[in-house]
Amino acid sequence: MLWAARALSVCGIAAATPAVAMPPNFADVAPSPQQVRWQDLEFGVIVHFGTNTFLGLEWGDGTAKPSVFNPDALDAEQWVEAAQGAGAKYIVLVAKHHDGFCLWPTEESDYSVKSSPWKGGKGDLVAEVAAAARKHGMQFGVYLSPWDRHEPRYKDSAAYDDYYESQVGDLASHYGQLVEFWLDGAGSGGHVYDFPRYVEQLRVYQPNTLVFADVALFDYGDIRWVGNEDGFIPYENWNVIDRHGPLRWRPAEVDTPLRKGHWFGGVDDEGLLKSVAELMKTYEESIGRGGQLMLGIAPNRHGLLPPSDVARLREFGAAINARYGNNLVRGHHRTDDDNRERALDDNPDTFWSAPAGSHHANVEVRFDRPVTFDRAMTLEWLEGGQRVRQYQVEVWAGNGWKTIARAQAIGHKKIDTFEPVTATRVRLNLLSTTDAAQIREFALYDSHFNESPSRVKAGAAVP
Ligand code: FUL
Repeated sequence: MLWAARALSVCGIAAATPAVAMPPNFADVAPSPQQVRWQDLEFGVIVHFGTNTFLGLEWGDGTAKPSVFNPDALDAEQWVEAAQGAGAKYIVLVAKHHDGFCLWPTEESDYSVKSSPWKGGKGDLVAEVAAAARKHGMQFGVYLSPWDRHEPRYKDSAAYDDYYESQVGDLASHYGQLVEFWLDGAGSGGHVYDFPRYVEQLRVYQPNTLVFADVALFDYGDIRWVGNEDGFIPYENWNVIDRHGPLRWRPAEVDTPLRKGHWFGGVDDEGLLKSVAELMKTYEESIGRGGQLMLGIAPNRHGLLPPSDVARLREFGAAINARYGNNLVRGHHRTDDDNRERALDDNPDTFWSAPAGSHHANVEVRFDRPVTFDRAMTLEWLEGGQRVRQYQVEVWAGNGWKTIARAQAIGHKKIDTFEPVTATRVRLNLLSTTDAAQIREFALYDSHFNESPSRVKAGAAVP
């Protein structure tokens, strides 16, 4: 990278100023087309299933016998359909967890499904899940644990690099397009991996996949870990954050399991299932804070998601639709400002652009009669970067605007929650933007829309 150069003047002779390239600023960094598409997916599931499931473990130590892996009713389509019930758009399979047991018949090791009784050793679970996903219109991705507690070559970094690289090649070249590739740093303290080599190998076959990387592997990631597994983003969420290396767009992914504290399904305890209220909180504090939700689901020893989990996923999907299926702005009084209307048309494929070069702007919604709401949802068009730096949601109080929510980052999707308020005029006031704001949608919701018929539903009543 070239840093700002000074014009040189030696003995009165001015030297030519060399070409100058400034280091990029946060505001200059925009997402790749792949990142934009991925962020639009919003919600995926990650499936943990392996010898741990049969032994009731979370972190197997690599000594489990392949003979324990013997699901008698495995149905990958059931997993996919259950995930879709919640509204998930893609499914990531843990192809190898830290115990080293591989769910596809890798030629690099015998520690895989081919040494198990499942399907007489002829099964390939990665292929089954990939096929089920595609059949039902879901995208597919894989997780391949670098930490491997079984493989003897793990002790020798160079030999293990060959092993892992070849597994990356296997997964990247045999199962179609991968939406995401999980690089998990867990358990790897002290081990030296050749990550650049792995990623190069991945890119040979998968130029469009997004690499998930946790904090320690930040350099290699197109997506970053949010920093906890509790299902929430605890900070203003910017897609560009400053760490070592050049600034890059790295959206946050929020991974959290459906059953509290359990990624694997070996413990049969329905009491661990998160409630719909807990899942809705997660939804609003992950997707609703501009991040991606990656919900962990875990088949049982039969190779099926338990009916309770399937039902909970369906209830979660229904709760999202109930709360966010009735955009009250749909019934607003339309103006003839076609540009602004693009933020109010309930269509995320169109967007309102504030005047070129502007650093603040607002868009107002007017209703023909009072509307009650307790949620505002705003989506930024991110192709040009994350431009909004500070904003307020305001209602007209008769003699001035009253602020009901105030924050900094919007990003892909921002949900603001507040006490119910009734108003005829509402506005999104963008107080500070790095460049002309681009807003895909500004929407208002009443979380009790379906429960409380006494509320005024002008938004719904006005065609
Ligand atoms: C973590 C792992 O250690 C957990 O077992 C789980 O796979 C989770 C998704 O990632 O780092």
